Amino acid sequence: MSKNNLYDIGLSERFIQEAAMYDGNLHLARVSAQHKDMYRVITENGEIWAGISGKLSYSASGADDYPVVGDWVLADRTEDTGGHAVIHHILTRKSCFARKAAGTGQERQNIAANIDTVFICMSLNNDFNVRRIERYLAITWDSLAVPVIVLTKSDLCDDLPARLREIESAAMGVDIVITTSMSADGFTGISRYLFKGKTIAFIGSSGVGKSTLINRLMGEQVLAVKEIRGDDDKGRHTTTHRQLLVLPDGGGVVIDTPGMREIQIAGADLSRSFADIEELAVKCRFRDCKHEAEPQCAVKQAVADGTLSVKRFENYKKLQREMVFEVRKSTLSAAQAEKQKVIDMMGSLRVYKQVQKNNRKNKGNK
Ligand SMILES: Nc1nc2c(ncn2[C@@H]2O[C@H](COP(=O)(O)OP(=O)(O)OP(=O)(O)O)[C@@H](O)[C@H]2O)c(=O)[nH]1
Ligand SMILES: [Mg+2]
Ligand SMILES: [Zn+2]
Repeated sequence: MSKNNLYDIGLSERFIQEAAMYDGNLHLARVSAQHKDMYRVITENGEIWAGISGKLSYSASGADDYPVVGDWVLADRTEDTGGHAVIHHILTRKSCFARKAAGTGQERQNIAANIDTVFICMSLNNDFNVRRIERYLAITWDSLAVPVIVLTKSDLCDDLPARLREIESAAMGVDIVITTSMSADGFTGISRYLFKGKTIAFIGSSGVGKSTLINRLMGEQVLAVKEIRGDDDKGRHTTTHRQLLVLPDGGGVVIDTPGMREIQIAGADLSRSFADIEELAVKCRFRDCKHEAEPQCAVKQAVADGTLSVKRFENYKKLQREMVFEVRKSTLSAAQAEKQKVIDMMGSLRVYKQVQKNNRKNKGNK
């Protein structure tokens, strides 16, 4: 009998249908952690080690072609008796939260895949920064998951209404949940997002209390949290690995991530996170208004009136500049994507021919 119900941890028909296109001897598994070149995957029979196949590794041209925590993959076994499993295929992601990899300036770093909700965690004391929320929102909308703003450490905040006003003006229409780990019912607000089969990723700066919240949801201390309570000491990261955990009693799945010092854009959806500015821009005299020195600019007018905050407008421009750079980059990789398509097509052609051959053989045997 199988130990894990894969539907409880996020499996859906779309993945099953896609899996059916491949070799029927392979098994569905979900990636729960990554350690250098090895992965932990949850199969119907347990959590086991897995590596990737030579073919997968050979044809990989970028970060998107490697498994990431949250991925559904096809592996050659469900138990690691007789060596670790081998991952042969990564199924198409329904969502993926990504940032630009720190340092390199170029590569995209995928943080978590197939997530339904992103908890953008921010503490109500030192870490509080509305501009950063805007940045996280733009990235989350682009990931195709739904953002929820989770404010932590409400016990350390003396002007909650003011903080909330600030956030509401930057995150229109996005749910906001206030939490504290200092009281027993301080995290109940997040429980209404937890459902069987749903996946939530916890994202945010180091020290804001992501792992503390997850431990509460797990009902036990499964994750290490920073020893000294209180300050958002950004110098030290307590969580060092992304990790997918299955909540007790069919409560769904959560992904813990290490705190990020700065989050650079690998892709962002500004039209959603800055809908107010895009709406104003429709009223600018020029269609291609850059909202700089053009006459009759509705956006500049709103800034002058004070209906649009200068800081929000500046952050919008800043993120837009980062985006321009990103778009240029992604056109470069379009050629690579085209090449991959041809390779994929040839692969499926081979499979198709093989199936036809087998069919003929079977007919002949009858
Ligand atoms: N006062 C107060 N302290 C909290 C609260 N939640 C967490 N903390 C403390 O904040 C510190 C950091 O918590 P962690 O859960 O390790 O933070 P994290 O976001 O997982 O940090 P990284 O793993 O480094 O990304 C710990 O000492 C917690 O005890 C809270 O609601 N109030
Ligand atoms: Mg942590
Ligand atoms: Zn304008």
